[in-house]
Amino acid sequence: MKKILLVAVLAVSTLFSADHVIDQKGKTFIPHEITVAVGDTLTFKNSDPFAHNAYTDDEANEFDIGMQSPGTNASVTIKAAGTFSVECAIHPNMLLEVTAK
Ligand SMILES: [Cu+2]
Repeated sequence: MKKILLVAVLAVSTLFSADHVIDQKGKTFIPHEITVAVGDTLTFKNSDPFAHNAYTDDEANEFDIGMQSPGTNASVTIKAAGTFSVECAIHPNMLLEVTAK
């Protein structure tokens, strides 16, 4: 019974999870700050004619999408609540502040 309940909860949370598109344009994350829910996804969309990257050192949400070619998308799932910064390894001035609830 517990297992069935867990599956149901997971199914519902998947249904209601949202995808947030973060544009990478002019060496800027647009928007540069965002509030999301745990389970949501961030999709990084490279609109510049050169490569970008997105990574965070946040322990609970650690990710690194690697070298992202122009015109491509890359998605990550938010795993834990908290506030953390996302940066581009290629352009150190690019900054995205994420609040996950
Ligand atoms: Cu970049």
